[in-house]
Amino acid sequence: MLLDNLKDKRVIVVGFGRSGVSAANLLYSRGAVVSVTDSRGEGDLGSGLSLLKGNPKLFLGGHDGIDISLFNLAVVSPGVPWDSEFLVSLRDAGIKVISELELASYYTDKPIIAITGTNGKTTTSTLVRDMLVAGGKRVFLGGNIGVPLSEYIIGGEEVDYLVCEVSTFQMEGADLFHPYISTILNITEDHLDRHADMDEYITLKKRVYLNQGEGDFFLLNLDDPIVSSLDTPPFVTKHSFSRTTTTIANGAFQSGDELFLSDGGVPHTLCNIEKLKIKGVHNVENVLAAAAIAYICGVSVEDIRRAAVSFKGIKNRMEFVDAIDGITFINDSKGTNVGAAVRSIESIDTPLILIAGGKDKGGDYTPLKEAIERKVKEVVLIGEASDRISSFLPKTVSQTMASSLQEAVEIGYKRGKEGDTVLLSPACSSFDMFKSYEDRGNHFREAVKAIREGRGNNE
Ligand code: UMA
Repeated sequence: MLLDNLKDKRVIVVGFGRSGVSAANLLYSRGAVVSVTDSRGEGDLGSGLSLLKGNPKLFLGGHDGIDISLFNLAVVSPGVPWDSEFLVSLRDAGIKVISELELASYYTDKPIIAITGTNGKTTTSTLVRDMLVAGGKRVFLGGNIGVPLSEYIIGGEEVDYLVCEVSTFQMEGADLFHPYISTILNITEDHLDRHADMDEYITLKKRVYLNQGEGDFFLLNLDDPIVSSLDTPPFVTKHSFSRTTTTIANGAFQSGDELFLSDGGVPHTLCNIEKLKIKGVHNVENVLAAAAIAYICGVSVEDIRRAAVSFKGIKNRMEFVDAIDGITFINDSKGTNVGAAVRSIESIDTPLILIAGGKDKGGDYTPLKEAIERKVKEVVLIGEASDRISSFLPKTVSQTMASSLQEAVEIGYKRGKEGDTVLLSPACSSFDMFKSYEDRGNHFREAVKAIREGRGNNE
């Protein structure tokens, strides 16, 4: 295999974000002759360039005019579309194109726990990390969650497990990626602006387990109609989780308000749902999935319980921001697709004002419309997708267009009454108005803070 020895091999890194910097430095550390290209120019790349080791050749401000015959391999960042002209030309020229995650995975024999799915990846990955740590294991947590796996390879710290949040973008360039434990938490429509259709999206999700075999584990969500019908490889050991089925041989399940781990059909009480700090049925699923994974890794029920009940959630995912005049503000900026927004809306029990919209991903907003009809009293729309979302919404629900997130938050506050919740759960990506969902979450917090300061800090 080409990667057995990268010494003096000419490798081009396509896309110079977090993945590109880490991939370039990993390649350099293995003796490759590295080039880097990005559609952005030097002025837009900020301080990233100063992080590069080994003085690679730079092709910035676009990918045109690069002599691709120079290269033996290309390592691509997840944000670069797989069917982009440049990647197509590399593949047509017979150059192997792989993702940064795939590259990094070649350089470790530590067990990888790969967590994918449309929603809940970040929460579940973080919970798995916390549960493993509670059980005394040493863990690296990375991948789509923000720290590329290449960073771990470069750092070389001793760990017992690599917990990787995995996206479909990363799976586009994956052939040999081989986790010890994998799960697809759920599959609903997402990223249809990038992938051709749902079939392609599902095919990419399946790549997470295709190289698994004897001695490996796949954790199955029995409640998800798409995931539960997937044809997993025959020799992989299957464990499962469910909120609706209690007959689980190995895995985790809910019965009434109690959560259980099942070991060979013997149930062990994990905890009551009331004890969890993170709320909503989707978070129950995340806890069940994480607990089942941690149990496979040999963590005791007591340690799993301790981590589950002390977990406070993650930033930008149903994050409590403030309560002003009895109106609660919740930041769910990571609700970047319809399925995520619907789950978040369903998990709130108070009257609700929803802030939604952003960059449209070309999907169907009907499930959002249905959730809004059931639970939301008023919708404030922002961003490019406003008109399209509006065309789906029932006339019975009051709608307002806002020209900025700050204005949307102000509208939410003015219209809100004591006991209401103002929820940012956009059902869209952020790139029309913000750098990232984190940036959008920061603006939401800032807007709420401005209201708090305008009110005087007298609560
Ligand atoms: N670029 C090109 N050519 C192109 C397109 C883009 O050169 O044709 C360049 C851009 O100018 C930019 C770079 O590629 O400089 C961006 O690469 P990137 O978007 O892959 O950015 P990274 O910083 O490497 O972040 C990626 C993931 N981003 C995406 O998948 C869009 C991050 O996931 C991930 O945390 C990080 O790698 C580390 O693994 C973010 C995300 O939004 C959170 N993920 C999606 C999601 O969760 O829905 C999948």
